[in-house]
Amino acid sequence: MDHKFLLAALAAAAVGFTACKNDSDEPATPDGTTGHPLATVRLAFAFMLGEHPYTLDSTVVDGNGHRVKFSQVRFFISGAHAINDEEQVVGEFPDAYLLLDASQATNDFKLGEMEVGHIHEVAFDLGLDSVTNHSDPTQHITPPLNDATMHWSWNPGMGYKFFVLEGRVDDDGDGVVDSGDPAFTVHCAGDVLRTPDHIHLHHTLVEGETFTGHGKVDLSGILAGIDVLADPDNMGVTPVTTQAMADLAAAVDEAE
Ligand SMILES: [Ca+2]
Repeated sequence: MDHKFLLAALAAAAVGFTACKNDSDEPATPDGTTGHPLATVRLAFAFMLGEHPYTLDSTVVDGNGHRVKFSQVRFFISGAHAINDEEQVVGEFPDAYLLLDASQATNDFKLGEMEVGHIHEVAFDLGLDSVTNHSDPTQHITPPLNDATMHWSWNPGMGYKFFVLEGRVDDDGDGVVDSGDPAFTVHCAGDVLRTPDHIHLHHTLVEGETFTGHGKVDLSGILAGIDVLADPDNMGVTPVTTQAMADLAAAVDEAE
């Protein structure tokens, strides 16, 4: 992935160089920008359970058939960049940190501005880059990186939690998940768990547009390969949290 990204970045740099050469006679605008037409890009995600909207009242099934209800489903997206049909990076949004949260009615985020053109896909990471991951949440003044509940306060060397799943699992087999059933925790944290992903958008930006690309997070298989009743406490880098990140990557997709 890093190698592919490097090639894409080099390709984008080459395009930028060509564009600069072609545009060398253009006067600079008063604010010092290039004067290239810009558009705004947003990403909006819907939490789903198959074809139906997911809410925290929904019941899902873990990898061993246990019925589960989540009390929390939250994860970070960062490092977003737009890629055109030629696999060139045509927009980068390094300051956009998205904290998706299934408890929220909407998960609609501004990525930022980019030059108009075609977006084949937006690529990003599930999780955070190492520098950001090991920054101090108290030093961030704006959401979401100032969210202490997404940080390992008692083990700060681990940094942020990339992906949080908490809830209860039906252990008495009555098919109902309630307060009598045991709690479980899956906290994915650790640099190695950062996971590349992307959604296809197939959209051509026009000047001044605010375009919202639509993605989904389908929780049907979010516990595939995981038995939360047998293994209810997972934090950091474990086989379960590693599997959970892979399940999350499979869950995040473009909306249909
Ligand atoms: Ca039960």
